Amino acid sequence: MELADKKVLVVGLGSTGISTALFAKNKGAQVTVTDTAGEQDLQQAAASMRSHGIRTQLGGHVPDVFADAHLVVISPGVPHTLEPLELARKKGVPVIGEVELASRFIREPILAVTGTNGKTTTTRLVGEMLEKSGRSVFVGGNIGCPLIDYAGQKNKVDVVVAEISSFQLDTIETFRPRVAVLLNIAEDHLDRYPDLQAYARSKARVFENQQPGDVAILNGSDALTMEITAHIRSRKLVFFAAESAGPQRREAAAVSDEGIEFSLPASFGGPGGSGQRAPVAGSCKTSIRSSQIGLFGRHNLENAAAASLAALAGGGTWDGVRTTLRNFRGLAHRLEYVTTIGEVRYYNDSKATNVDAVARALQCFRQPVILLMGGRNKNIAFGSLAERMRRGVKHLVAFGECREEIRATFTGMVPISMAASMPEAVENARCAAAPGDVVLLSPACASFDMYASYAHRGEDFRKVVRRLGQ
Ligand code: UMA
Repeated sequence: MELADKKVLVVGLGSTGISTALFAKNKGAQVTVTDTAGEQDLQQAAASMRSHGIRTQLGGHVPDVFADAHLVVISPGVPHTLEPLELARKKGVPVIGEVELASRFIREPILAVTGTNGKTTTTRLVGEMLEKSGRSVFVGGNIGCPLIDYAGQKNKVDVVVAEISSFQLDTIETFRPRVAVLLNIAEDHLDRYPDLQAYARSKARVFENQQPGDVAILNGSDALTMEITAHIRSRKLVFFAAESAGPQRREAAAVSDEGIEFSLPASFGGPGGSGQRAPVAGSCKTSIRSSQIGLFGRHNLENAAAASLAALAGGGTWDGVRTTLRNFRGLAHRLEYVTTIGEVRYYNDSKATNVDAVARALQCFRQPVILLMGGRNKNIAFGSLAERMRRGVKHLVAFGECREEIRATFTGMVPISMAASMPEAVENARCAAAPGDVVLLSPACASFDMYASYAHRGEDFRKVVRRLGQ
């Protein structure tokens, strides 16, 4: 794709927009960045753009600027249905996302991970498995480091591992990952999609440009995932809950509380085998027990299975897979153990911003749980948690913008207290907990009512909890 002397309009001046604008400028384009936020909110980024000779158009989007561009590149947080974008399309101006632009400049194989929950953990696992297998890797995408950064860098690697969100998939055209993982689909982002089917269709686009030699790794126990990918032409490798295993499944990984049973073509090598794609007849059966996996929780076994299949399909070795699974301890804000106070264990699961993620977290504990839930609702109904709430939750602390809605949903099922702030929520939890219990922040909501991000919320929870212990 030729960018030299083209008028490129970048929409959104967050981390994606900054990287995209600099990339296009380095390719010789005449770049303008536009953002709905004003100069006062974007002072530093705007000054930096201008110092690179990039024009800024802040405080709103001007339709004429869109229509006048040769190419519009949008950030993932910008809805691809915005009116000025429609206008540009009508005038024949191509509108793409940053991932699409990046992929047009990346020659190395891309391994993509998407899904509602578990993306970041799985992406990190795959990256580490490949590194431990002796391959050089770039890990980026929705995980925080835009893919365009790799496209612009001089040092190239063997494999690009990318966490990809549905927002990013909404604006792809030719993006073709050689290996793509779809971990699961559950209700999320219904403030941006009209319904779950539309969100699922967006997720399935990760396979859209794959060819028969490419690999799709799918969650066979997730009915919607299997339905939405029934037609894809890539080779399917399936991981699934052993309890739901059908006898017809051959190329797969079965997950149970005991661990993961792999049943793969012999070209994937046996335990300690190379994992290279040599055409070898027969099949390879091997297993990894839960005790050999450092991660905690059943859902993480699914992530581990998906990551192992992806790494092996991407040229990793069984040694690399096993070493990583043994040593990987999980990521901040995802069922992160904080501390124990008065024999009560505190966990920070601030990244659980939808109902399915909370259900997965509750599944991990046999002890009574005091659950902290709340924040900004993404137009998701909480009711599907009712059964788990009755079974596993001893006390519910509802906080944040949608606390009344949470109370209304679970009244009569479980004792509920209300909190206006994080210190109040933690204090309520402390009062409700007895030795042996677990206090779990797993909000089911976005953090933007009270915080800049889920990470900021998780850090605040940690700080307040640690203060309790002093
Ligand atoms: N903006 C506009 N017009 C609009 C909407 C927004 O100009 O109509 C502006 C905002 O004022 C803001 C800028 O766009 O200044 C923000 O752009 P952005 O929301 O795309 O944020 P980035 O900083 O570029 O971060 C994005 C991803 N954010 C989202 O998808 C919301 C980051 O994922 C990602 O790490 C980063 O690109 C690098 O690829 C975050 C995320 O929350 C972690 N992702 C969602 C999730 O995981 O659930 C999808």
